[in-house]
Amino acid sequence: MAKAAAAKSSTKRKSKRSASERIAQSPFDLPEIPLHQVIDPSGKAVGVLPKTDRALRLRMYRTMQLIRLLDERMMILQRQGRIGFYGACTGQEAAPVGTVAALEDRDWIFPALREGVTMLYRGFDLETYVCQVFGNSGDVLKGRQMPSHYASKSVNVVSWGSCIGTQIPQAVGAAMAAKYKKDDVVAAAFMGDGATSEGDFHTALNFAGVFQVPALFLCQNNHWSISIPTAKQTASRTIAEKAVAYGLPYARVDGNDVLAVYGAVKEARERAARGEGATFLELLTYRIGAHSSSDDPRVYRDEAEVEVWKARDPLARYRKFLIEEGDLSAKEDERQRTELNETVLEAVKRAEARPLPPAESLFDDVYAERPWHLEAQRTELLEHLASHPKKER
Ligand SMILES: Cc1ncc(C[n+]2csc(CCOP(=O)(O)OP(=O)(O)O)c2C)c(N)n1
Repeated sequence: MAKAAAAKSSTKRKSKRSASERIAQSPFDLPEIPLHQVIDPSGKAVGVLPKTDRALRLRMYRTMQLIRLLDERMMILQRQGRIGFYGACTGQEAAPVGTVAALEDRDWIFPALREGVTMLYRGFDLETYVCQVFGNSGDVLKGRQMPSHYASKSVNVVSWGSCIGTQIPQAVGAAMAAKYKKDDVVAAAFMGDGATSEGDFHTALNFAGVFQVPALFLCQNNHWSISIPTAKQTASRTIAEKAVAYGLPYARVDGNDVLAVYGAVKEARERAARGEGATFLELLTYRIGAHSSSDDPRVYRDEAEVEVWKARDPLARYRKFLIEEGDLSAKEDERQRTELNETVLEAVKRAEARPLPPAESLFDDVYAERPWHLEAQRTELLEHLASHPKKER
């Protein structure tokens, strides 16, 4: 009896010691998560390249170049007071482009602020896309969304609520529906590092893990959530390891390496399509510009850090790789840049010339049948507009 008690107390002591040790060390017990990269910042192939053909490689490059040029132009327009707000993806182009290229066109995309380019990759008309930023009559969203919050059913890209993280459970819901209906489709949710602090993130990942839904989570860790650096956003060493708690497979990918992103997303999509559930990918990247046109990052971050990341530019790196591979010549590249710039200028010119949506369209689409009080307000508005010439309003 005494022996048993002694053994018990020794076990107790032992387990107590090892428990406290474990508690002290627990965040570091996880193995280091390697960074998946196939093209290094100098443009050299350093890993196993995913299977792609030249047409696909060039389509990805062209789309990255297009969004870089469009972002530059739209930021100028905002400074000139011609548009109200803009959110650029400069420096992050490889993440959304590598992702959409690896998805099937029928897959649903739930974007945040910087992934509108996925629509352009799927062939959405550029002029109509720019109309969204003007919120005019050419905008498929009828001027009712914030600028830079693109969406269109025609390309399976869902409208973003602007509240950080809300798109993540929405994507899980869509994935769950696909599973029930046995649709061969996956739902991909983009998010920033900041979104991982939202309750919606945790609810969505838990649900995805438990119900094994065909979803992909793409966290663009661009190192800043407006003025909050990732180091202050989370005490985790990486964002990727958050997936461990939800039983989801995960990887850390160089988000400025378009082929690494493409390969990782392709694999994750295949898993989801096989019925093996969701995957979480942390895509390491950097926001080179401001959070949005309403922000001035010089007040909270060191320019030297920006310079470090400019040297890892996804577009420059991919250009060098393509030239090295013989997919592209410097001359063709220059010609394409000039041509895309003209396309952007022309789309902006045509979009800006479109009239605003009719004012009375305010009352459309709210109810299936317009109630009497909205009917009265609509009549009053029309009378007001008719009796006040445009200049006086
Ligand atoms: C629920 C909620 N809280 C705060 C905001 C204000 N806000 C807009 S963008 C943003 C930062 C988002 O950072 P991150 O998720 O890292 O994405 P990034 O913009 O860097 O791509 C915040 C806090 C918001 N839109 N919604």
